Amino acid sequence: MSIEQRRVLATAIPGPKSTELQQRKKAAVSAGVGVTLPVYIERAGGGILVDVDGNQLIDFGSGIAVTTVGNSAPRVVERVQRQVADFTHTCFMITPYEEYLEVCEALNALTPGDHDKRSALFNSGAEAVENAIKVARAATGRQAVVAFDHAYHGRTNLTMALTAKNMPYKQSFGPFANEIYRVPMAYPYRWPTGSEHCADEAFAMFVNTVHAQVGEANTAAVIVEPIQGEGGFIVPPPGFLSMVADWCTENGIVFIADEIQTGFCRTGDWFASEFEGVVPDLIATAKGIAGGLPLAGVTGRAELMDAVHVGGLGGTYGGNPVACAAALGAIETMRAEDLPGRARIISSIMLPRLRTMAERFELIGDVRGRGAMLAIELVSDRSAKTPDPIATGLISSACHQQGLVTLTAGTFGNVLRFLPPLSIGDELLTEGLDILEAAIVQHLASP
Ligand code: PLZ
Repeated sequence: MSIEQRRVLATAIPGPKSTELQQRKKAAVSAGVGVTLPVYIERAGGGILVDVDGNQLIDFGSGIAVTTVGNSAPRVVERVQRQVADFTHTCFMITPYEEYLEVCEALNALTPGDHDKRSALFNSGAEAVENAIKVARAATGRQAVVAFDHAYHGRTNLTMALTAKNMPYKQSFGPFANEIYRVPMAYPYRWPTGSEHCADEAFAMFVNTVHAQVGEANTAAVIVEPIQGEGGFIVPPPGFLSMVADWCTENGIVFIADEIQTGFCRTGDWFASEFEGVVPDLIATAKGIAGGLPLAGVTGRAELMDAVHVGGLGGTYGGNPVACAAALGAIETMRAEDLPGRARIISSIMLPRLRTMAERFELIGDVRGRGAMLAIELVSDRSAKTPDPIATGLISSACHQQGLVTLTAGTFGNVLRFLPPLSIGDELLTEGLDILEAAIVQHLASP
């Protein structure tokens, strides 16, 4: 690996060059595009991001769960370089190419279920979700779509309607697409009658709400993230997803798993649905699929995917050859390096440490997640479970100052989430956890 796997603090964070670039950003880039940590990156690999001031930061974010195989992973670089020299674009809908087929074949083979499948490729997660809904509506002849509290599905018009949280995603951007209905999510930590009742009661509420407010026969699809991402790494209790999926099957409703954040080895399986043997009818993928290049897919039952009229799905760039080459390199890396296994090892290093921290600090109300998708939920009062978004922001910033890139999440902004690239070494993981723990200690000691 060409980048030394070592944290380096050469300047304050952000350093002078980054500060200068951030000034240019203000003059050139829409204020609507926010930045979490304004250090400008020059190179990255393994578990390290190198900025323009020579700082080397530990990466616990993977560019929001994208660089699962690591930045500039060798097989991705090699395939992309070859492809970019051969041809960069023809448009698959005009004159196709084999790489698109190879990615679809891989998606059909790797996603849960051994039924006959078809795939289609797009550019972003939101676009994949939109197309999954188009397929479900075309295949069922129904319109309503059911989404959950705390859901995140994107920022386009239809996906804003599916996304639960107002700020910053929806505020002032309406009107939103109609025929979207929301149901409570099985959120064990915050389930009013206790986590042991969460699966059954949440399922009953789901069934009753759809029956009473939507009508089964009007419902085209139910869409859910098997572990909710932006909503706060909410892991539904065992049984909940299977009950929802089975109920969808009984009612002729398409069950869509949004595995955009959870998919491609992140949670310790190729797809998070596999954990309890859920077989989605359609599955939306993006992020980790292509090692950092923009690519997304919808994969699902052949009879659904083929129900759409010819020409009904597409887009100029969907399944761009360079992005497909990157995906083939990323998937090859995941197979060769057993990255689902690596995600489980990362969990075995991080989870015990996070649990020990939760014993030590009242502030940590919950520790959860799976594989290399882990989080802590911060509360100012453990018994009332009062969300503490202020502490969350301060601790995250304190980590940034020490050269650890952390992200926050959650409907209440009180979740610190960890999404390291699976290429990160054990030492950097441990060092990152040390920095986190010190940041919490420092926060609690400050007046
Ligand atoms: N579905 C489950 O996690 C993207 C968004 C960050 P796009 N999550 C990160 C932000 O603030 O924009 C995401 C996701 C799930 C869909 C999406 C959307 O994927 O590639 O960002 O469109």
